[in-house]
Amino acid sequence: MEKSSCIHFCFISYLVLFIVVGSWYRSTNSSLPNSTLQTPWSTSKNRIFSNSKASSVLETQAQTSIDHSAEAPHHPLDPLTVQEINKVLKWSKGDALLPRKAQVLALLNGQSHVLTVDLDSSSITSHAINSSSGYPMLSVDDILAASKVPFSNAEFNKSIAARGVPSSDLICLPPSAGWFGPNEEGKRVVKVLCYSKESTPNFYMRPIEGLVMTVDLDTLEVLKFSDTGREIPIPKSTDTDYRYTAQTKEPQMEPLNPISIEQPKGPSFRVEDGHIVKWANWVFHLKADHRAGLVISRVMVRDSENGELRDVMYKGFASEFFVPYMDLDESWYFKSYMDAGEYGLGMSALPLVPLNDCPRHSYYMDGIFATPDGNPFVQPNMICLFERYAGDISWRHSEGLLTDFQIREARPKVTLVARMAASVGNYDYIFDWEFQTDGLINVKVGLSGMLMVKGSPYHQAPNQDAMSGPLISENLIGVVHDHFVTFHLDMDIDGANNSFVNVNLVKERSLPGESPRKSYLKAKRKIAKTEKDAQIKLKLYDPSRVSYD
Ligand SMILES: *[C@@H]1O[C@H](CO)[C@@H](O)[C@H](O)[C@H]1NC(C)=O
Ligand SMILES: *[C@@H]1O[C@H](CO)[C@@H](O)[C@H](O)[C@H]1NC(C)=O
Ligand SMILES: *[C@@H]1O[C@H](CO)[C@@H](O)[C@H](O)[C@H]1NC(C)=O
Ligand SMILES: *[C@@H]1O[C@H](CO)[C@@H](O)[C@H](O)[C@H]1NC(C)=O
Ligand SMILES: [Cu+2]
Repeated sequence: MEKSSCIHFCFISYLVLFIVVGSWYRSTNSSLPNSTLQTPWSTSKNRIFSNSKASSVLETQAQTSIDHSAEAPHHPLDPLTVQEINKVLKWSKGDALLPRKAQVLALLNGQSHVLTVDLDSSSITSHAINSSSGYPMLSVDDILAASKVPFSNAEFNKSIAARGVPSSDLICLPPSAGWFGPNEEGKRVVKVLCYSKESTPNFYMRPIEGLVMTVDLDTLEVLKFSDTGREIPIPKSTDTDYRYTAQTKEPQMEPLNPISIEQPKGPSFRVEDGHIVKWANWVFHLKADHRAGLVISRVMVRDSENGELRDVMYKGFASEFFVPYMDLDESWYFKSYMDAGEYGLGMSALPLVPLNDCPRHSYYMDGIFATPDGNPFVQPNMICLFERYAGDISWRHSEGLLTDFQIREARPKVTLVARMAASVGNYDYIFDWEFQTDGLINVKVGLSGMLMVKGSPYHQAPNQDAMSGPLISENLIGVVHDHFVTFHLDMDIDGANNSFVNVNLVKERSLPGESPRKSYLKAKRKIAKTEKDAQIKLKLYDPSRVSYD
C-alpha cells in the first residue's frame, strides 16, 4: 500500500522532471515528439513557485489512482504520455530516429517568439508570442552590448576622469542583477561594473569600486547610475598577473620531475556514433549542452553475474549554480549569480588544454551550439573523456598473520572521467563525472580561477567585523559568499519503477537483559513519498545516506 502510492507519486514527479528538461532546449536539437512543446525558462527572474499550494496538489494527486497507461494527448501543451515516454525510452540502435525538432527563441521588438521547427520537413510547427514569464539566458551579444554602454554615458566619463582612469584602461562586465522587486519586472536588466586592466590581465583584482550602472538590455538605456566609491583607491596591479610566463620569482619548493601515466595499449574506452561511451561495464550517452555544460543520459551498467545491461540513470546534469554574495552595499547587494541559467555553463566553456586539463589518451568532444544570430557555432575540445589512475586502491585484502593463508591481493583503482570546465567570468568550474567499475558514479565540482573581490579604503585590516569579508590584500576584500550547485538526477535504477530511500543512523536502546550493551546504532530506512520527504540536511551528528529501491 505504502509502496504503491509512492510508485504513483514517483511516476508523476518523473513526468514533471522530464518535461522541465524538454522545455529548456531552445535552439538545440531535440528528438522529442510534438507534444513536448513547452515554453522556455531560465534565469533567476524566471521564478518557479514551489509553495505549499503546488505541493499539496501533487500530494492530492498521489492519493488518487488514475490509469495513465492508455492516455492520449489532447492538446499541444499536454505533458508527455506514458506511451510517448516509452517511445523515447525504448528506442534502440537500428530503429528509425524519432522526428527531430528544434525550439527557437527569437527576440523581436521586445517580444519573445517561441518557434518549433520540424527539422525533417523544414517547417514551423508552432509559434507562440510572449508565451512565458521567463527571461532568456544572457547571450554573448547581450554581454558585449551591455559592456559598451558606459562609454556613451557622460556621467560615467566624468566619474572615470575624476578617478584619473583613462577609458583605454577599462574593462566593463555585466553581472546579472538578480531580482529585487517589481521595478525590474518586465525588463531585462543587468548591472554594469568596470575594472582597470592597466599593467595586468587580472583586472578582476582592480575593481572601480562603487561605480555601477543598471542597464536595460533591450534598449541599452542606463536606468540608474550609482557612484559611491570615489574615495576607494583602485588596488595596485603588482603581483596580480597569474600567467606562468609572468612569474619572476622562483617558487620556494624543489622542482618536480616530469610525471606521466602510461597506457601502452591505449585507453580502454571507446566512443561510438559520436556520443555513446562504452567502458568496462558502463554504457552511456554523453553530449555538450549550452546551459548545463554536459549531459549524461541512458546510463547503464553490465551485471557482472549475467552480463545483462541494467538501467542506472535516465539523465543527469547540473541544473543550476547559485552564487550569492553577502554584502549590502549598493554595488554588491544584487550579486546572486545563477551561472547555469544566466550565463550557461556550456556557453562559458572554452576549449580544454590538452595534457594539463586532461591527461594523455583523452578523447575530446566538441560542443555545437547556436550563436545569438542563429548560426551554428562549434566549441572545440569542450569535453574530455579519459581513464583516471591516480595510484589509488580499489580493493585489497591481506591474510597470513593469524592463519596459514598467505594472501596479498590489491587491485588498482581505474575510473572513467567525463570532464568539462566552464569559465564564468572570474571563476572556473571543473565538472567531473567519474564512473567506477563497482557501479558508483561520482560527480565532483572543482572551483578555480579568481575571486570576485571588493575594493576597500583600507590598507591594513581595521575592525574585520565591520567588513563583508576578510581583507585579502591591500585595498581588497574577499566578500563572503557561497557556491551552491544543484543537479537534476533522474535515476532509473533497474527501470523507472523505483523509490528514493533515506537511510538514517539512529540510536536504539537494548531491552533490559537483552545484552550487556545498553545502546547501539541502527540503520533506519524510510521511503520518501514526496519530494519534501526526500530532503536531507547534512549533519555529521545525524548521518544519512540515500539509496534506491
Ligand atoms: C506533429 O505535428 C504536425 C503538425 O501538427 C503533424 O502533421 C504531425 O503528424 C505530428 N507528428 C507527430 C509525430 O505527432
Ligand atoms: C509582449 O511583451 C512585450 C514586452 O512586455 C509587450 O510590449 C508586448 O505588447 C507583448 N506582446 C503580446 C503579443 O502580448
Ligand atoms: C566618453 O568617453 C569616451 C572615450 O573617451 C568617448 O568616446 C565618448 O564619446 C564619451 N561619451 C560622452 C557621452 O561624453
Ligand atoms: C511499476 O510497478 C507496478 C507495480 O509493481 C507495475 O504495476 C507497473 O507496471 C510498473 N511500471 C513499469 C513502467 O514497469
Ligand atoms: Cu567563490
